[in-house]
Amino acid sequence: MPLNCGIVGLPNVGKSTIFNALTSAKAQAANYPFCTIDPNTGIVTVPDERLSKISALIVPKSLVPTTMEFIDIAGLVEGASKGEGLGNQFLGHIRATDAICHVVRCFDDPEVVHVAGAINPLHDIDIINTELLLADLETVEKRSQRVEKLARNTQDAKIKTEASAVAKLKATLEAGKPARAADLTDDERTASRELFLITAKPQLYVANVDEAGLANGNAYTEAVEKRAAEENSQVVRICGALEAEIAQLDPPERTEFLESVGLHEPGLDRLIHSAYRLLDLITYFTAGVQEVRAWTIRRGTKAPGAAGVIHSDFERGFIKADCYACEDLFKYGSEQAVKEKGLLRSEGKDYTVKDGDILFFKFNV
Ligand SMILES: Nc1nc2c(ncn2[C@@H]2O[C@H](COP(=O)(O)OP(=O)(O)OP(=O)(O)O)[C@@H](O)[C@H]2O)c(=O)[nH]1
Ligand SMILES: [Mg+2]
Repeated sequence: MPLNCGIVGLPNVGKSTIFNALTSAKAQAANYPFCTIDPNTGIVTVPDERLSKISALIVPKSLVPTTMEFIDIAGLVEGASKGEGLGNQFLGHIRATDAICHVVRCFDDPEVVHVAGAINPLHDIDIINTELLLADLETVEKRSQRVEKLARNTQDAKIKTEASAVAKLKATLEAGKPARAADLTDDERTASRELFLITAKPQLYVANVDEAGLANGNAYTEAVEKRAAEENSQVVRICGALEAEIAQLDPPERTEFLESVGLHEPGLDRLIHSAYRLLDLITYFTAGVQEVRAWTIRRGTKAPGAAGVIHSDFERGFIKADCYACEDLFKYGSEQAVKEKGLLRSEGKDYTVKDGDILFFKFNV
């Protein structure tokens, strides 16, 4: 279940620059080979300092970070929902993602052409969001004709639920609001998943700024941040050109370079973490002398589901999980000490795994 984040935006705003920086950055953990699935899909390690802190206390033979996927999508132009440019193909790629990073150009540079002539982030955002919304409206209209007819002639609760979901979504989209803003019941939300609506996906904005705008933003980012606040979305400020340079450096040089430009961590790390949160993902660890490893699950996953990320046998034959918080390990210095404090618990099938848990699964198949 590798979840992914699609990088979306107008042409020439810096999507590929950011994607390339993300996927070419030398991995922090030396033994994790960076891998590319195809030129537009990249697997990125999720930076997590807890992993090295655990490894300092439980010295393992190997250390494996967790990963997530980014997809570089070609620029979307006005009219894409009507098939302009490579419209339908682009929209298809976006539909297949789990979340959207919407890159907005927030830098001046006469050398870099802007498709609409002038730099105007809010206008750019509107173009993209409108195209995505129109594409969804078309999907919903098609579905609504069919499902309304079906719902009239049936007692089937499922079809009735879908019909009410579709009606609500249609009204929301017609009002110019994204599908994620629709007020759906849990059942309606489940029914609407099959529509694969683009505007139902979680979205964050990436404000691509120049170096001068990095620390405190600029007039463009202020506008984007204001808009994002109204929509309840996040904004990650990043300088694509600078990130591309940072990505080429070895880790020790990188730290030095970051300090010289007044940054604590690469903007890419912030972007990865934001995308991870956007997807509602959390990390748990397995820790032994062979391997210390980070694993990704959706927030709310129960212990057997978390075990299933490692191997389906672990889920099928799940008996229990020994569990403690990595923060307790950092506090008391060793697993033995954590145990003596009574902080190592045995958890069953109903346990909801928390971010930062260290787990040992007992299973039987
Ligand atoms: N000055 C400046 N130029 C940038 C920055 N990020 C990207 N660029 C330049 O903008 C141009 C377009 O960048 P790309 O990353 O190819 O843009 P894109 O969004 O992938 O474009 P399409 O794939 O055509 O939709 C390139 O010439 C980049 O060098 C930045 O932060 N500052
Ligand atoms: Mg590109």
